Amino acid sequence: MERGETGKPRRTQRRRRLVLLLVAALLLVVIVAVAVGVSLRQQPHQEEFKDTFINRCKEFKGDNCSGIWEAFQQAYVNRDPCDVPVEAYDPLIAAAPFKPECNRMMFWSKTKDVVHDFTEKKDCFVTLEDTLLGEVLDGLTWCGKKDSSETFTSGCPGWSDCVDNPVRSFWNRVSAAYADVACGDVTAMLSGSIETPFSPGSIFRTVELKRFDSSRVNTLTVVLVTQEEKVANCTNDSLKDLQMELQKGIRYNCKEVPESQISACSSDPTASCGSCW
Ligand code: DVN
Repeated sequence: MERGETGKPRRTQRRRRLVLLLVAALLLVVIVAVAVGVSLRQQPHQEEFKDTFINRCKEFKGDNCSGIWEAFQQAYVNRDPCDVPVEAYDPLIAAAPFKPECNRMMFWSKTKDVVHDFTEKKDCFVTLEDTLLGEVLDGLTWCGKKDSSETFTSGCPGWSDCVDNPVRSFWNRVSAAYADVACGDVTAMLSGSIETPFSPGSIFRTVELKRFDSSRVNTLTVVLVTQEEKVANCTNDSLKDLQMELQKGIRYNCKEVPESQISACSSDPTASCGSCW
């Protein structure tokens, strides 16, 4: 029997070397698997976000969803998340322009839940969040960062952390585009439960109202949603400011409507649109 330098049979040495090689290879596989697992776990859910975007777009019967995705992500990818101005979303508006829904367009402020409960149950009005872009992005958070082609859904700046953040600039830009196509009799659902229903820092006040054009918009009806405890009514000072800021030539009216009446009307399939207030 042939012996190696350790005095052990060569076959035994070869077997030991083979075992060592196998263990090393196994170790290498485990290390690579762990490394991949860790990087996937750190994956900022980019694929998940894109899938949500595309699926919501397709559910909305959007055509060219992948083109709309490209126009969307170019606004913030590979950019400082506090350096995404509203104009960065101009290509997105061009890729998915808003359709004017004359006499059915509803704006809102501080009434997100009641207004969307209403528009979900009654096909009377259309809010921004009932349009393709509004529906696809509603409730989502996203951002990019310098020298990365990824979309992040965590570690992004909050609404008030910086003005030019991807989410806030998106809502400011699409709100402006939606207000630009407002036409016919427009409705705005505001809150009668706060001191200033026409709130100073709100998108409705800073972006949307000023874009209502009297060549397209005939009237603006404020539906002031009230609860048991009425804080504001239609004589509220901030609503006087609204009338001052509303473009001349657009007729204004205001209706105080209990939230319970809106809820009852939206839940009544026989109630016509015009009977809710
Ligand atoms: O007309 C509507 C609609 O078209 C929308 O695009 O803009 C108008 C509503 O915006 P608004 O007038 O600013 O009314 P709100 O209620 O003050 O704010 C609307 C939404 O913007 C909020 O519901 C927030 O969205 P979220 O977090 O509930 O999904 C967001 N928002 C506004 N100010 C914010 C804020 N989110 C966090 N911090 C803030 N300071």
